[in-house]
Amino acid sequence: MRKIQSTCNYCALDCNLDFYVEDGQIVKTVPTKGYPVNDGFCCIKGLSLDKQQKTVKPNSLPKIRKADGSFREVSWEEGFSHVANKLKELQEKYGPESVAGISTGQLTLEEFALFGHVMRNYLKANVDGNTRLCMATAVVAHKQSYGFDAPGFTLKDLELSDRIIFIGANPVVAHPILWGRVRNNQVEGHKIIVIDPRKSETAMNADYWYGLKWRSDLLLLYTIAGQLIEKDYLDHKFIVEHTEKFEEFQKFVRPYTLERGAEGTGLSREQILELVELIHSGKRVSFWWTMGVNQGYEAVRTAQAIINLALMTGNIGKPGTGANSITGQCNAMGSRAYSNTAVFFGGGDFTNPARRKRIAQVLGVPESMLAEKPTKTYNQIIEGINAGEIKGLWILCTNPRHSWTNNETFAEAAKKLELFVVQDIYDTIESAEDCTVFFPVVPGIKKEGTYINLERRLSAMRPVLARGEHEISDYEAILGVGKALGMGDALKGWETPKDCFNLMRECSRNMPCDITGITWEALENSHGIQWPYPEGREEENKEEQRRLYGDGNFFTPSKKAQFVFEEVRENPLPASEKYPFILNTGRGSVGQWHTQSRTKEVKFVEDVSVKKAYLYMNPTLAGENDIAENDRIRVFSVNGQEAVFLVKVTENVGYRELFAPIHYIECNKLTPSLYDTYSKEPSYKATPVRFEKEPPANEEK
Ligand SMILES: Nc1nc2c(c(=O)[nH]1)N[C@H]1C(S)=C(S)[C@@H](COP(=O)(O)OP(=O)(O)OC[C@H]3O[C@@H](n4cnc5c(=O)[nH]c(N)nc54)[C@H](O)[C@@H]3O)O[C@H]1N2
Ligand SMILES: Nc1nc2c(c(=O)[nH]1)N[C@H]1C(S)=C(S)[C@@H](COP(=O)(O)OP(=O)(O)OC[C@H]3O[C@@H](n4cnc5c(=O)[nH]c(N)nc54)[C@H](O)[C@@H]3O)O[C@H]1N2
Ligand code: SF4
Ligand SMILES: [Mo]
Repeated sequence: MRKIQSTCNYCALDCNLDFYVEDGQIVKTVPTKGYPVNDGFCCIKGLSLDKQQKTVKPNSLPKIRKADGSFREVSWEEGFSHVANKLKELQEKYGPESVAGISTGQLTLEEFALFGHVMRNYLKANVDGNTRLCMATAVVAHKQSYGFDAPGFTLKDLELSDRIIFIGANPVVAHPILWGRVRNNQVEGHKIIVIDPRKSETAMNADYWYGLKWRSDLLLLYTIAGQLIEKDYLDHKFIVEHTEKFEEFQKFVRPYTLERGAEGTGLSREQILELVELIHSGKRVSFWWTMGVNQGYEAVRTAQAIINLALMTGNIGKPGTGANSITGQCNAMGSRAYSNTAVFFGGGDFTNPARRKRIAQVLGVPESMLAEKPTKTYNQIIEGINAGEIKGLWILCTNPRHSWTNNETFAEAAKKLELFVVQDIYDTIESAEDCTVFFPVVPGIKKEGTYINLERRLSAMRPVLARGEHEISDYEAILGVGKALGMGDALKGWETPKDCFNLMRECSRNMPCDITGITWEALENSHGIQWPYPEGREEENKEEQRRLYGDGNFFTPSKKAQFVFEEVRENPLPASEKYPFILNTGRGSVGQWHTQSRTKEVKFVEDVSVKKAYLYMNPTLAGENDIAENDRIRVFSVNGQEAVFLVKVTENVGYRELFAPIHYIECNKLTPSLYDTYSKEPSYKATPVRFEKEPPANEEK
């Protein structure tokens, strides 16, 4: 029996697992003992990775759609040249920006780096990622506040903190292994605090739950800041030595009085004051946020308001502290520094001549080949298709027909495309319905590459199973198209994922995310290595769980963190007489993953999970409308769409709120085309809706 250690490719924890293989089959999966993230423990999704042996069709070939709508199976070579020719043809006919791509945070670092090189550098096309739906807000917030997209925490901080404050985060469901770290916390008198309009599973397990009004976080955070200032609960030394613009911030929050805060958030004055005292009495206060913050119309400023609280109280860079953004997908962190969206692998500015020169030198291409501007954002790509400006789209490892906000706009777009390449492990996903080309690639258990987790830890994905005759990886599929495009020497040095990793290492030299001290081999059977890990400084970084900002230095030119703030805006999509209820959306259960293409891998969950879209409703509201458990309602959204849901009745949502798990396509039929001003992340979590009771479905009569 062979043992192969690899990385789970679901959530951002990147748990490591030991796969035992006999006769070409995984016979046992054991969470890696001693691995600093998950030390011998993991969730049901990781334990189920072996199911891909059965759920992913072996030896599939690419498919090209024929004029009559049916598919023709072709060789990989034909698939590559078909896509390459079509991309070139469209660019010649309609211009370079008439083709686009949408990538993901769930591939290996090498795969999306190569995708960026082919699509953004060589073709000068726009390529965004599904990370726009997820982490874009945190990225912008970090860049503006810290000078670089560098979340500073290490998971150990959850064990060392005496005030663990979750804002718009539900780790009990979404990051169970992270929640396990909270349970390991032995600090005397530590408190778990949850700020979430919904009584989430995490709120149920917390010491304090603040069920504020949806989208009122920014107001609450400014009110808290005002109170901390008024009571002089500040770390003056830290503020003076390590931050800028505090004076202005102090003036700015003055009008955010307790009265105003209480009125706008729906919390009582006493609750807000209690929260202020909890922060002040903590010696090691840590703030953790996820999608309840990132997915809003003023999300960047909300994330920064959390950062401001950590800065003004000196809760950053020290054990058990920080303003910590929890990442979603397994390699979202990798995609942020090394992907098609960045293209300047290792970070940096498109316009910085020294950086351009360096990247061109490492990649061995002329500077003119490098992308010249940031990509069009996801929403601009979809709008571009619907406006007839973009004619070709290549998506990989994401299912936007389901996950994109106001998803009928994607359905409409898909029908307009002359070339629509879908690259996935399953051809049954909703996005594949209208594709013109399908590239079937192998799943994670047959791939190699590098992942970066939420605490900046690189780890190795290594092939657990051998590949069949026609089976290729995402890396090879992208490389195949690159070659067919005639990239020639521009692909020198990109031959294998390991070659690509070495290019990425060089690109990262002297950047905050420097990984020059990490080798491909060192990651194998390892405990993972957090960035930064520069060559020559291995000794000083040998600690296995490291955090950033311990010296109070940030990545801005002055090395000081910035207080960034802006007036609270009026909600552009408030509840109204016509749409009096608010549809909140999020993760439904530990075993369900996003658009559920992979839920079939998690056998127990697939067996028991509800097959039809459902939502949660408060008992009083249900009672008033004569609605019982499992009755159906038709929900009408402010975006003009409607969809039918089963109702589950629970006290855990408020009277005005409905909560729909995202795992059903109906959910995003109703979400609006509303984005954060700076990050362009969709505002997924608060859609005004109304509903009507629906007669029972035929089969249920
Ligand atoms: N099982 C499972 N785990 C997952 C995933 C999955 O699909 N399934 N997906 C992964 C990914 S990519 C991500 S990004 C993460 C997401 O992880 P989380 O962000 O933790 O999960 P969500 O359920 O999207 O949202 C978190 C909470 O935000 C709250 N919220 C909504 N509106 C507001 C508001 O106005 N203010 C505040 N304070 N809170 C609000 C919701 O009620 C919800 O409880 O999960 C990851 N883990
Ligand atoms: N309403 C609402 N909508 C949301 C959210 C929300 O909170 N509320 N959250 C948003 C967030 S945070 C996220 S991250 C997105 C997620 O949205 P998506 O990225 O669209 O969701 P997934 O189901 O994870 O899609 C991943 C796809 O990759 C495929 N796949 C798996 N492994 C491989 C592989 O190795 N190679 C290839 N090529 N394909 C593979 C899977 O079969 C699946 O089709 O959803 C967003 N949508
Ligand atoms: S917690 Fe995340 S990384 Fe760990 S096994 Fe579960 S899904 Fe995989
Ligand atoms: Mo995400």
